[in-house]
Amino acid sequence: MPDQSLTLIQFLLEERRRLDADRDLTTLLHSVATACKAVSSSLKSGALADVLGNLDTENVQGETQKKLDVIANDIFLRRCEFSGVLAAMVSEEMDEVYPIPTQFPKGRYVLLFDPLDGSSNIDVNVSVGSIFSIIRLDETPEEESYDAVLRPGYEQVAAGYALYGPSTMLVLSTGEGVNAFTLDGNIGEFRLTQRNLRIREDGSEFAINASRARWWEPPVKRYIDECIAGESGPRGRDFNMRWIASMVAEVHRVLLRGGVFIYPKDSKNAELGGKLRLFYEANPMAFLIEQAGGMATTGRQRILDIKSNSPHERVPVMLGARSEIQRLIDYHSEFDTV
Ligand code: AHM
Ligand code: MG
Repeated sequence: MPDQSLTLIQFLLEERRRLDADRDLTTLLHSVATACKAVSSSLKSGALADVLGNLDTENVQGETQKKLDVIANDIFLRRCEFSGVLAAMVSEEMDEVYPIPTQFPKGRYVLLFDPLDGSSNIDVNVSVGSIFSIIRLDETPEEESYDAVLRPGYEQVAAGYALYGPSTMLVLSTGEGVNAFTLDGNIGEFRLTQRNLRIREDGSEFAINASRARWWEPPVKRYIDECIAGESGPRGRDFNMRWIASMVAEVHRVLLRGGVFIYPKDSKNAELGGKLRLFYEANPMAFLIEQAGGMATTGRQRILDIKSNSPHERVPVMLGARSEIQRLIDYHSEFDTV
């Protein structure tokens, strides 16, 4: 049973002492957690606060912005830019790398985030989340440029997500396993509820948007067909399908119950490179999944090894239990060598 009384800040201070970690990282994680609490609060009022629905604007990816996408993005900027430890921020909702305004002190950290992931779910009151990734640069850059702040995922020093579901949770790794916190509304603090999450190998759930099946590559089709064949197919056991269209909720389920989450590159999205974005969706989730003993790949490359200098780069994502992801990698390599 985890120590129910430990708040997030207590946990972070304890971890900092134990690992002799950087004080600035604790400051930043505390700012991010505060931003997540503020987003959670905005979401709770829903239609009563007139925060649902679309704006007339589009983000850089050509997606119509929801009111709450913009509200959540502003919350992250305002809560984190004054921390004094950031060199820059990168957000799904902003075209360019966001430099820290000149009135604030700057530091060596870069915060990359999707302020409200799965936002198509907001208007139907289904779980959404915020995703964040943290990089530490060798030094505070004079002037932010993509090359300086866009680092491969293996350089992440921390990553996590907030899940706004029936309860609000923060799931976090600083490179020492994955821990889950639940927001205690009575004291307005996240409290540790699950220590050291490990992904089960015997899960039987797969999550993929099956409406895209006709565009899948053969290795993905083979893997899914075999899951669907269940007991009567080569896998010899039955599987269940899940699709929430909210990556945070899907990854949370994978961390707790095993199985896989797949958003592949297919013939329809190939020109874009896939659907999910590398820096603030794939990288932080891959970091968490690996920290919990799982694997994350494009099918042909470990996600955390990908290098890119485009802040909104998209990549195929397959993550979850080791044996299932290894099977997907094997199917890709068999297909590629024929
Ligand atoms: P978003 O950042 O615009 O919300 O898009 C990302 C989301 C993921 O949370 C989810 O896995 C996927 O898009 C759902 O895609 P689809 O609409 O194909 O179901
Ligand atoms: Mg997103």
